[in-house]
Amino acid sequence: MKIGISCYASVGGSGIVATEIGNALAARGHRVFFICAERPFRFDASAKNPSFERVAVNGYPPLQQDLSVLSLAAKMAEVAAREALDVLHVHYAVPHATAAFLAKQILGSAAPLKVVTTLHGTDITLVGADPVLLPITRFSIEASDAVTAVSRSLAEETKRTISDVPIDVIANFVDTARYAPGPASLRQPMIVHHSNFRALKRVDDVVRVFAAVRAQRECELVLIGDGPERLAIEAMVGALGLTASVRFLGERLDFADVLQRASVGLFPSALESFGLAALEAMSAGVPIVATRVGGLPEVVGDGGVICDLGDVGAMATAVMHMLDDAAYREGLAAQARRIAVEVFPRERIIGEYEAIYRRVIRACP
Ligand code: GMT
Repeated sequence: MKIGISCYASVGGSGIVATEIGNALAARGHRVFFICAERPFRFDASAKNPSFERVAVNGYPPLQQDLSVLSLAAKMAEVAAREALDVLHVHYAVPHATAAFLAKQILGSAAPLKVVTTLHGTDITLVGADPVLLPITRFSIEASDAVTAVSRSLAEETKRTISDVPIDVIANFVDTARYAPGPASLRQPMIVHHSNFRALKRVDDVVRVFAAVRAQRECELVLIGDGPERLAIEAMVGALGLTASVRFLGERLDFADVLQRASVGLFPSALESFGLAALEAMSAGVPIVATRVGGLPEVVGDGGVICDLGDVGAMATAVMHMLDDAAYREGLAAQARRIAVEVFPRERIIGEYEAIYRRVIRACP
């Protein structure tokens, strides 16, 4: 098949997942075109397939409006017509499914373009919850030929708050060869957290949990990533006198080596439709302490401990149990790895996307 993919290129789970899907589809013989404003994070620029179609966004000073969605729609139509795309797979309802709808209208019935929309969470729980954007979010979802959500929780939330359209749940996956456990001797009393440091990741709770644990145990906290809360978190770490035991690694393309040394992954998010970061850690054999929100319990399963949002005491107790009891920790770690490999296998998940592409193509008038 010839497949176009549009996603947010910036660091974030949806862009990472879209890139991995594109790579896997190309490896299975499909021709894949990424249609985005920037090369997605983790996109291999040297590869011929998938290839990258940059959306040029020109600024016109007298116009105040941002024309990027219109530029994207025009580029989608151009690539679809030129390459005879079978399917356009867009990640995020707004604005990508909206742009895809416009592209379909530009092409008209002479060149029917099928649109598959994958919902990742922020598009539903934040953007979709904005009453100003709700009608266009609903419209963009309902105008898609197929809709997928990355967890059961997100599918249910979408049905409850936005639209009752049929939604296929297709979970995310990670590269389990890249994120693999190393030798057991590498493990240290280290807690790891990686995210884009948005407020909803509750990195402040990571620090609070660590402070409670560090008061009773020798251990280290490693924070990977960057984002709006980073400076505030650095200040908090300093104010709590924890600077010597907390390391900020910043944004890293590959951090499997860090995960291989960690004993616990801590993800106390306030909102998380899936939790790709938790799955990356699990794949590297790191047991998880996370919150009971969104899709996190579906992902973590028995590869960790789920606590109530904001329950710093319970999270600290769970972390200490894992640090203290090697047999318990190793049991959870083995489950975590098994879940990443067996419950979220890349090839089966790509096969599920291919089946949806074929279904919408077959439904072609
Ligand atoms: O959560 C973020 O900051 C990024 C966001 C995104 O759109 O990239 O992540 C969402 O999609 C990921 C991939 O499906 C999921 O693993 C995240 O849970 C989800 N984030 C939220 O629901 C808040």
